[in-house]
Amino acid sequence: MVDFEEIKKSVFAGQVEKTRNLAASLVQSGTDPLSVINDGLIAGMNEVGIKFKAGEMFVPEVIMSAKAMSAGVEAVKPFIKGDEIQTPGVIVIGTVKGDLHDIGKNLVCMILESAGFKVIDIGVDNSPEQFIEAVKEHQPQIVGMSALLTTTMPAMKETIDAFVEAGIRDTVKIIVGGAPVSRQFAEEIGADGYGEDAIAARDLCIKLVS
Ligand code: B1M
Repeated sequence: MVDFEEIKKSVFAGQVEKTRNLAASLVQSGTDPLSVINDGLIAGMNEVGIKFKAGEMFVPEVIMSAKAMSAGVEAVKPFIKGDEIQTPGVIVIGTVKGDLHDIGKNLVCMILESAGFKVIDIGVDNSPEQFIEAVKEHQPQIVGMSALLTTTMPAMKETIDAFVEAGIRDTVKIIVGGAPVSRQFAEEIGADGYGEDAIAARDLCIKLVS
């Protein structure tokens, strides 16, 4: 008999197949699928968040845990009635013009997806116009911009200014992140929030849509 402790541990340990099998076995034995997600998979990922923030877990481990959690969610999804799956929101995310660093952005995408967000990843090197197009097409609640170079940080402000110019600034919350970005910088350029890392970005997005 599997229990939530076991599934939490397997997410924490980044065991993809084990998590998938445990999740499937729990729902097949009659456990409420949403409990499996909330009390098992998300609870396991929350432990990861705590350790990651404390510097006791590192990026490759976080990626494996996120993959394990996604595998568990996939196994459980067929057992959930359509209207029970609650997407907290839609987020359009990409790196800004001139910036090709996408490892951190990809990690943020994965963690947001594992928290149930619908993530529209527009990739790297996005001009303000490309962000605006994506907002018009996907109607997200949140736009996320990532930058790893001090030379591309100004593109974040240029993008926000372009949103104002296009009359869409008030339709979305804007969050920024990336190694050289700071909370102070985010405030200065008029963003709605700053995510220090992928887990902080997830927590921020949940706060912004709730
Ligand atoms: Co580049 N690079 N790089 N690089 N590179 C840095 C960033 C650099 C600090 C290295 C150094 O000099 N010490 C330096 C920048 C210096 C500066 O601006 N102050 C630098 C440079 C100079 C360059 C080039 C200009 C080098 C050259 O060609 N002369 C060039 C520029 C290319 C371009 O973008 N136009 C370049 C190229 C590259 C590679 C292509 C070789 C490769 C990128 C591969 C890829 O991403 N697909 C690369 C890499 C790998 C790095 C380092 C080594 C690692 C970056 C990384 O992936 N970190 C980096 C040095 C370093 O950081 N130690 C460096 C791991 C990742 C998980 O962390 O991205 O910070 P990070 O993401 C975190 C948080 O920041 C946050 O969450 C993530 C997870 O916790 N986060 C967000 C990120 N985005 C977020 C968005 C959010 C919220 C949180 O909301 C939307």
